Amino acid sequence: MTNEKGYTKISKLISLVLRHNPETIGLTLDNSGWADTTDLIEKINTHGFNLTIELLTHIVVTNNKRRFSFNEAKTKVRANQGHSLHIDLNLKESEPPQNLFHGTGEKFVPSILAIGLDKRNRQHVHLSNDMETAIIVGQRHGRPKVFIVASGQMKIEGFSFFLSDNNVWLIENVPAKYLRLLEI
Ligand code: HQG
Repeated sequence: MTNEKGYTKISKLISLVLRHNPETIGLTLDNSGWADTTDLIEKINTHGFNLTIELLTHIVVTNNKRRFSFNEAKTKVRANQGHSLHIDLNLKESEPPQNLFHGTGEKFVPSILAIGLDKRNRQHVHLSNDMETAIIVGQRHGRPKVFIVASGQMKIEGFSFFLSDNNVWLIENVPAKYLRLLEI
Protein backbone atom coordinates (compact mmCIF):
# COMPACT_ATOMS: atom_id res chain seq x y z
CA MET A 1 0.00 0.00 0.00
CA THR A 2 2.15 2.82 -1.27
CA ASN A 3 -0.23 5.25 -2.95
CA GLU A 4 -1.77 8.38 -1.39
CA LYS A 5 -5.10 6.58 -0.93
CA GLY A 6 -3.32 3.93 1.11
CA TYR A 7 -1.58 6.62 3.17
CA THR A 8 -4.95 8.24 3.93
CA LYS A 9 -6.34 4.96 5.21
CA ILE A 10 -3.37 4.40 7.54
CA SER A 11 -3.38 8.07 8.54
CA LYS A 12 -7.04 7.84 9.56
CA LEU A 13 -6.33 4.76 11.67
CA ILE A 14 -3.37 6.54 13.30
CA SER A 15 -5.64 9.53 14.02
CA LEU A 16 -8.19 7.25 15.61
CA VAL A 17 -5.71 5.47 17.87
CA LEU A 18 -3.67 8.55 18.85
CA ARG A 19 -6.69 10.76 19.56
CA HIS A 20 -9.50 8.51 20.66
CA ASN A 21 -9.06 4.74 20.94
CA PRO A 22 -5.51 3.43 21.38
CA GLU A 23 -6.98 0.28 22.95
CA THR A 24 -8.57 -0.79 19.65
CA ILE A 25 -5.10 -1.94 18.59
CA GLY A 26 -3.82 -2.66 22.13
CA LEU A 27 -1.67 0.49 22.26
CA THR A 28 -1.05 2.62 25.35
CA LEU A 29 -0.24 6.33 25.38
CA ASP A 30 1.56 8.23 28.13
CA ASN A 31 -0.01 11.18 29.97
CA SER A 32 1.03 13.58 27.23
CA GLY A 33 -0.44 11.45 24.46
CA TRP A 34 2.83 9.97 23.19
CA ALA A 35 2.96 6.44 21.75
CA ASP A 36 6.17 4.49 21.39
CA THR A 37 6.97 4.65 17.66
CA THR A 38 8.02 1.00 17.29
CA ASP A 39 5.03 -0.18 19.29
CA LEU A 40 2.63 1.87 17.14
CA ILE A 41 4.12 0.47 13.92
CA GLU A 42 3.97 -3.13 15.18
CA LYS A 43 0.40 -2.83 16.41
CA ILE A 44 -0.88 -1.08 13.27
CA ASN A 45 0.67 -3.91 11.26
CA THR A 46 -1.28 -6.56 13.16
CA HIS A 47 -4.31 -4.98 11.44
CA GLY A 48 -3.26 -5.83 7.90
CA PHE A 49 -1.07 -2.81 7.17
CA ASN A 50 2.53 -2.65 6.14
CA LEU A 51 3.68 0.42 8.03
CA THR A 52 7.41 1.18 8.22
CA ILE A 53 9.28 4.00 9.93
CA GLU A 54 9.81 5.54 6.48
CA LEU A 55 6.10 5.48 5.69
CA LEU A 56 5.17 6.80 9.14
CA THR A 57 7.67 9.64 8.66
CA HIS A 58 6.12 10.40 5.26
CA ILE A 59 2.68 10.58 6.89
CA VAL A 60 3.86 12.77 9.77
CA VAL A 61 5.71 15.16 7.45
CA THR A 62 3.22 15.39 4.58
CA ASN A 63 -0.08 15.23 6.49
CA ASN A 64 -2.17 18.12 5.17
CA LYS A 65 -2.96 19.45 8.62
CA ARG A 66 0.23 18.37 10.37
CA ARG A 67 -1.90 16.25 12.67
CA PHE A 68 1.04 14.30 14.15
CA SER A 69 4.50 15.01 15.61
CA PHE A 70 7.54 12.97 16.54
CA ASN A 71 9.73 13.76 19.52
CA GLU A 72 13.25 14.80 18.54
CA ALA A 73 14.65 11.25 18.56
CA LYS A 74 11.60 9.92 16.68
CA THR A 75 11.15 7.31 19.39
CA LYS A 76 7.70 8.74 20.22
CA VAL A 77 4.79 10.04 18.15
CA ARG A 78 1.54 11.80 19.07
CA ALA A 79 -1.42 13.74 17.66
CA ASN A 80 -1.07 17.52 17.92
CA GLN A 81 -4.71 18.16 18.77
CA GLY A 82 -8.23 16.78 18.37
CA HIS A 83 -8.18 14.32 21.28
CA SER A 84 -11.17 13.00 23.10
CA LEU A 85 -8.76 11.20 25.46
CA HIS A 86 -7.87 13.06 28.65
CA ILE A 87 -4.25 13.82 28.04
CA ASP A 88 -2.03 16.77 28.86
CA LEU A 89 -0.53 18.27 25.69
CA ASN A 90 1.40 20.88 27.76
CA LEU A 91 -0.13 23.57 25.60
CA LYS A 92 1.23 27.09 25.88
CA GLU A 93 -1.22 29.87 26.44
CA SER A 94 -1.02 32.29 23.49
CA GLU A 95 -2.28 35.75 22.55
CA PRO A 96 -5.06 35.25 19.99
CA PRO A 97 -5.72 37.61 17.06
CA GLN A 98 -8.62 40.02 17.39
CA ASN A 99 -10.93 37.53 15.65
CA LEU A 100 -10.97 33.80 15.07
CA PHE A 101 -13.45 31.62 13.19
CA HIS A 102 -15.47 28.50 13.93
CA GLY A 103 -16.96 26.39 11.18
CA THR A 104 -19.92 24.18 11.97
CA GLY A 105 -22.97 22.55 10.39
CA GLU A 106 -26.19 24.45 9.83
CA LYS A 107 -28.08 22.03 12.10
CA PHE A 108 -25.99 23.10 15.13
CA VAL A 109 -26.54 26.85 14.70
CA PRO A 110 -29.67 27.33 16.86
CA SER A 111 -28.11 25.50 19.80
CA ILE A 112 -24.80 27.38 19.44
CA LEU A 113 -26.62 30.73 19.31
CA ALA A 114 -28.47 29.74 22.49
CA ILE A 115 -25.67 28.30 24.63
CA GLY A 116 -22.41 29.09 22.84
CA LEU A 117 -19.70 26.68 21.71
CA ASP A 118 -18.78 23.81 23.95
CA LYS A 119 -16.24 21.09 23.41
CA ARG A 120 -18.63 18.17 23.03
CA ASN A 121 -16.58 14.95 22.88
CA ARG A 122 -13.21 16.64 22.45
CA GLN A 123 -10.87 18.25 24.95
CA HIS A 124 -11.31 21.74 23.49
CA VAL A 125 -13.39 23.87 21.16
CA HIS A 126 -11.39 24.24 17.92
CA LEU A 127 -11.09 27.65 16.28
CA SER A 128 -9.55 28.52 12.90
CA ASN A 129 -7.35 31.42 11.86
CA ASP A 130 -9.30 32.14 8.70
CA MET A 131 -12.73 31.78 7.20
CA GLU A 132 -11.63 29.43 4.41
CA THR A 133 -10.38 26.86 6.93
CA ALA A 134 -13.54 27.27 9.02
CA ILE A 135 -15.71 26.52 5.98
CA ILE A 136 -13.79 23.29 5.36
CA VAL A 137 -14.21 22.28 9.03
CA GLY A 138 -17.93 23.11 8.84
CA GLN A 139 -18.42 21.03 5.70
CA ARG A 140 -17.69 17.92 7.76
CA HIS A 141 -21.05 18.49 9.48
CA GLY A 142 -23.29 19.10 6.45
CA ARG A 143 -24.09 22.53 5.08
CA PRO A 144 -21.34 24.78 6.50
CA LYS A 145 -21.90 27.85 8.63
CA VAL A 146 -19.20 30.08 10.08
CA PHE A 147 -19.13 32.07 13.30
CA ILE A 148 -16.68 34.89 13.89
CA VAL A 149 -15.34 34.82 17.44
CA ALA A 150 -14.44 37.99 19.35
CA SER A 151 -11.24 36.37 20.60
CA GLY A 152 -9.44 39.64 21.39
CA GLN A 153 -12.29 40.74 23.64
CA MET A 154 -12.48 37.30 25.26
CA LYS A 155 -8.76 37.45 26.06
CA ILE A 156 -9.22 40.88 27.67
CA GLU A 157 -12.03 39.40 29.74
CA GLY A 158 -9.86 36.58 31.05
CA PHE A 159 -10.36 33.60 28.72
CA SER A 160 -7.31 31.43 28.02
CA PHE A 161 -6.40 30.54 24.44
CA PHE A 162 -3.94 27.80 23.46
CA LEU A 163 -2.25 27.25 20.11
CA SER A 164 -1.52 23.66 19.11
CA ASP A 165 1.71 22.68 17.33
CA ASN A 166 -0.23 22.65 14.06
CA ASN A 167 -1.75 26.12 14.54
CA VAL A 168 -5.25 25.23 15.66
CA TRP A 169 -6.62 27.55 18.38
CA LEU A 170 -8.04 25.68 21.34
CA ILE A 171 -10.28 26.96 24.12
CA GLU A 172 -12.54 25.57 26.86
CA ASN A 173 -15.75 27.18 25.60
CA VAL A 174 -17.09 30.28 23.84
CA PRO A 175 -20.19 31.92 25.35
CA ALA A 176 -22.75 33.00 22.74
CA LYS A 177 -22.20 36.72 23.33
CA TYR A 178 -18.76 36.50 21.70
CA LEU A 179 -20.12 34.84 18.54
CA ARG A 180 -21.56 36.36 15.38
CA LEU A 181 -22.90 34.28 12.50
CA LEU A 182 -21.31 35.29 9.19
CA GLU A 183 -22.92 35.41 5.78
CA ILE A 184 -20.93 33.02 3.62
C1 HQG B 1 -20.61 21.69 17.44
C2 HQG B 1 -11.08 18.36 12.52
C3 HQG B 1 -24.56 22.26 19.17
C4 HQG B 1 -19.37 22.26 16.83
C5 HQG B 1 -11.44 19.78 12.20
C6 HQG B 1 -18.96 21.13 15.90
C7 HQG B 1 -11.16 20.53 13.47
C8 HQG B 1 -22.28 22.46 19.07
C9 HQG B 1 -19.46 19.89 16.62
C10 HQG B 1 -11.30 19.47 14.53
C11 HQG B 1 -22.26 23.21 20.26
C12 HQG B 1 -18.35 19.08 17.24
C13 HQG B 1 -12.50 19.72 15.37
C14 HQG B 1 -23.50 23.48 20.89
C15 HQG B 1 -20.25 23.03 19.57
N1 HQG B 1 -24.62 22.98 20.32
N2 HQG B 1 -23.42 21.99 18.54
N3 HQG B 1 -23.58 24.18 22.02
N4 HQG B 1 -20.99 23.56 20.54
N5 HQG B 1 -21.03 22.37 18.67
O1 HQG B 1 -15.74 17.28 15.13
O2 HQG B 1 -14.73 21.79 15.62
O3 HQG B 1 -9.54 16.70 10.40
O4 HQG B 1 -15.83 17.53 17.66
O5 HQG B 1 -19.66 23.47 16.14
O6 HQG B 1 -10.74 20.27 11.10
O7 HQG B 1 -15.95 20.30 13.95
O8 HQG B 1 -9.97 15.67 12.63
O9 HQG B 1 -15.37 19.52 16.30
O10 HQG B 1 -19.61 21.27 14.66
O11 HQG B 1 -9.91 21.12 13.54
O12 HQG B 1 -7.80 16.82 12.16
O13 HQG B 1 -20.29 20.34 17.67
O14 HQG B 1 -11.45 18.23 13.85
O15 HQG B 1 -9.75 18.12 12.39
O16 HQG B 1 -17.65 18.46 16.19
O17 HQG B 1 -13.65 19.80 14.55
P1 HQG B 1 -16.12 18.08 16.33
P2 HQG B 1 -14.99 20.43 15.06
P3 HQG B 1 -9.22 16.75 11.86
